[in-house]
Amino acid sequence: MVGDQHGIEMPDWGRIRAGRGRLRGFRCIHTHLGPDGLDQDDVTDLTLLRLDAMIAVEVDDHGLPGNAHVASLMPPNDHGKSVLNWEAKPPSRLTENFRDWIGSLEEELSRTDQAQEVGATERALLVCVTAGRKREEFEASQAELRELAYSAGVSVVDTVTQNRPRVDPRFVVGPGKLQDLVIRCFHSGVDLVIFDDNLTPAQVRNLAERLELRVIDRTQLILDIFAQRASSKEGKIQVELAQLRYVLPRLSQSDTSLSRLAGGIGGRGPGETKLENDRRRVRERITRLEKEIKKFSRERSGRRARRQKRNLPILSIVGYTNAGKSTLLRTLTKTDAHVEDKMFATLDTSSRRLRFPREREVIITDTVGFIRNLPSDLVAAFKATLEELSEANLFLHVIDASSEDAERHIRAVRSVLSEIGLSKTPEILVWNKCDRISEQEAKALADRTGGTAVSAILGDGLGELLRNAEELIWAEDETIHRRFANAQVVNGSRK
Ligand SMILES: Nc1nc2c(ncn2[C@@H]2O[C@H](COP(=O)(O)OP(=O)(O)OP(=O)(O)O)[C@@H](O)[C@H]2O)c(=O)[nH]1
Ligand SMILES: [Mg+2]
Repeated sequence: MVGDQHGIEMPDWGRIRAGRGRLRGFRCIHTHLGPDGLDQDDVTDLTLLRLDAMIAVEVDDHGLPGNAHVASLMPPNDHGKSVLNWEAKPPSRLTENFRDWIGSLEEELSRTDQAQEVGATERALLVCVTAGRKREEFEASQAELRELAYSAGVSVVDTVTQNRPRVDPRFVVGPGKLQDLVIRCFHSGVDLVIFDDNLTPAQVRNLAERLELRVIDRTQLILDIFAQRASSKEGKIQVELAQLRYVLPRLSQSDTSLSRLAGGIGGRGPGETKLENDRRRVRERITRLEKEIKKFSRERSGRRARRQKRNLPILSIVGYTNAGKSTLLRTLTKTDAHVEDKMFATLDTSSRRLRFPREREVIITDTVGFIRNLPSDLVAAFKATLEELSEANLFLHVIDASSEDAERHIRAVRSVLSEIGLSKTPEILVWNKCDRISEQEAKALADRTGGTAVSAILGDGLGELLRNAEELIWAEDETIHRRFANAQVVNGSRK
């Protein structure tokens, strides 16, 4: 390569010797017209391209070589240093056997890598950009992404954040941050990078190419959790449909980006063999799945009709994911329901009978939790599951009262409910996990919002909750229902 005094254009080496814990097998040796040694651009190229070494040889006033400045990468260490600058000396005195030296550096890099592989969980780095959001909202979103990653069984080893008014159209983050990101990925030896934003197909491709790693966004992470959790046939079909709808516009002609895209976590994406880079087949599969879902939908409405004949009122538990919905069902009905401190522990709807005093009985249902910006592909795919909510006479809207983000959670749940056309169903706000906050706080929340404070785990407040529900369900005339529904959302509190 020949450059000028301003720089050298590096060629694109593609994926030559790309991979974790490996160096490129190239040394860049060039001259510098001055005594300053390596500059920032040199160090950047060294790390971005993962060169074996970057070497600058000084040229003195007579055109003769002066000192050689050598820099190479370092294995992860406690000082957080990524580049080793060698002592500058004339080229003739560079007597180390470079081949041996670089060989042992690579060995060390792959050793640290293998040590990280013990324990099967995948390691991820999170990237969050403020993109004009308020600090508080940004932090909540970041914490939520972390929790999603944990729920997906990924261990988060590093987080990179950037404060910028909007995301970069090509790389989400700015050029400087991108460089920092490449270096941090290299050093922490992560398997994948998770972005808090929803990425465009082009952004995913650009980032995956630059980082030489799997890149996924928040939507894909959520889809992945659903894919891991789905156990019923219907659930599995719904998830696969959502995944395919998500992947379809992202299918590119290039094999490498396809395999990275289709990967998901632990390769639980729709899978390369199934897709075979063939949009037509994906479309066909989507049509087939849609048909099956329609069938489920019919079966469900048949079941609903039979249930309605028995004329039992229906109470549906709704709420943000991990708010304690299944726990509430469990405690109220004294039955078993799957409870876990992970997001989206419940995917399928389950119904139980619940007895009220005076031989009154209702059906109470628990279903999938909601989340802020629930991917629209998922909402569409889970139509059959969500349809169950349409027959509810009353929602028990469960909220984690101990979460700082509770208000936003309420808004997110209401927005999904209105998306599926159910904003008119009466609801009781159930402030759960009140054992985690003070009694005064709990009371204030309940009073301010016209809700009920409970602890589903301890069973506190459930008597009052049932009395409130009873009153609303068996109100003598419908007007109360209507009045209640109308009064629903006035600045998030009920008048
Ligand atoms: N401290 C406390 N923890 C609770 C309470 N209710 C539920 N939890 C915990 O919150 C976590 C989530 O509970 P789940 O009942 O699985 O929540 P969910 O709303 O069904 O969650 P998804 O199905 O994942 O959407 C579990 O670890 C529960 O033990 C409560 O009243 N107090
Ligand atoms: Mg649940």
